[in-house]
Amino acid sequence: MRALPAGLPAAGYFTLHNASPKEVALTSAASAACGMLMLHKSSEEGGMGSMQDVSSVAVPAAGTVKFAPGGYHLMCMNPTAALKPGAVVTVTLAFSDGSRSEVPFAVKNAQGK
Ligand SMILES: [Cu+2]
Repeated sequence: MRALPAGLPAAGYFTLHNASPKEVALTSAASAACGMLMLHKSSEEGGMGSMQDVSSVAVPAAGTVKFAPGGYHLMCMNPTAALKPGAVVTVTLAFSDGSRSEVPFAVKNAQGK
């Protein structure tokens, strides 16, 4: 999770791996440290960066989807004081098969420290 100063939205990056033989989609994410946590996708059109809300992100059977700068990311819209570099915050990921996963995210600053 990349924290920015002044309460600006923080982006979360990670890799999703689907070990099952069926496609599963990430449908939502939540964290007490974030207020609202959205699924976003960055894109570039005519040299202008922008991002869109996405309702779900499908992970193919036995496949991997990377959430990384320039593509999918979690967007922590209202970071709380808990979201500071050096901290670890818990994010609950919810999937289309009804499963949930609680994942620790290390918080870093814009320099990756
Ligand atoms: Cu975003």
